[in-house]
Amino acid sequence: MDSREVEAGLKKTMYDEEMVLIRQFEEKLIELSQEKGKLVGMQILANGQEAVAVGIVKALKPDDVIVSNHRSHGHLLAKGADPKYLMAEIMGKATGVNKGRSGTLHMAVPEVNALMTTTIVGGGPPLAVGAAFAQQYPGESNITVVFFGDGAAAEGSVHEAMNLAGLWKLHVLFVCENNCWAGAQSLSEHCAAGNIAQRAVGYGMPGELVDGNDVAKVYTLAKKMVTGRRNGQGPALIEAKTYRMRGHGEHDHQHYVDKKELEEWSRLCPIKRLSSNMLAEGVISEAQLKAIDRQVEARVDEAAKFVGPKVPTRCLRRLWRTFGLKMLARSRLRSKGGR
Ligand SMILES: Cc1ncc(C[n+]2csc(CCOP(=O)(O)OP(=O)(O)O)c2C)c(N)n1
Ligand SMILES: [Mg+2]
Repeated sequence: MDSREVEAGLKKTMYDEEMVLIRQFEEKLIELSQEKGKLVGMQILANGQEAVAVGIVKALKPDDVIVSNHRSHGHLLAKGADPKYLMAEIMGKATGVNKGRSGTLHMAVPEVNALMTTTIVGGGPPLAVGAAFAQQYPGESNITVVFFGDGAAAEGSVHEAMNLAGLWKLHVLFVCENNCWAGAQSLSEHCAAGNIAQRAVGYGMPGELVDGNDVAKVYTLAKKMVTGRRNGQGPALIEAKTYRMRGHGEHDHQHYVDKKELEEWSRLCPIKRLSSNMLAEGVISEAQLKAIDRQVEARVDEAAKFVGPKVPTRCLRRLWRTFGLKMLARSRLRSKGGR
């Protein structure tokens, strides 16, 4: 299938139910983190990278598993996580998907088969290999997709995971979301070859590069790669080239980023590209686009209202009781010479 053949209805769903939702959900987080005491801690957002999450996940079935990293909100929303419970988790509330014990960085949403997210860079791929083995051993046809960054691609754990998946012909789709940055290090500072997809050949699997800001292209390649894995063709690697439009986290003001480069990538915004494409094809009108914006805004506002305004002191107290006191007791024991 050519990416131009992606059906109009599907494009519209990817736009309103997913890409705009992810963008607005994260914009709400920015707003909340700027209001004193509302949202504390680190916020790692995927602004500009929405097409990767949506294009890949749209090619999956509900029973397929995803494993994500620290930049996970888009992956989880695309897989079907409820924005209310996700936002509650990010804000450390007991109503969150993990009862407020994870916060933004280590969430899992088992109901939608989002097995885990991790901020240990390169920590996801080895676990995805384990998940794929668990699916394949009893003969299931479900697959596992793991998202990781260009920085993670330089970690030993990622090479080991890809090698093992290649050796055991596991149904894993490795998705390297190459956003050109790993913290404040640019791709040219941490990647010898400048291309990650071509590494696949060393692990006996196919690897392809795709324009990660074009959701139709991402979806088309994902569909092909997912079908291959489901049919028992072993693992595969997709490198989706995109750009991190904000700092690494909301504390990072990108003083090291070339503003011209940022401007060039902002012209390639995946949401603007899809809406212009749909307008040009007559799939949607300006008025419908505005209506979608308003509907999504209402949904995100509803999530924020559900979460409520207070800093979660009760939850912090519970965390302290669960982990803090134990750690304190252990360190006292050690200082007395115990183990
Ligand atoms: C094992 C490990 N090393 C270093 C870090 C610190 N760290 C957190 S995010 C990050 C950059 C990761 O870059 P990339 O994999 O490209 O993901 P991106 O942030 O661009 O989405 C680093 C170095 C960490 N969390 N874990
Ligand atoms: Mg990166």
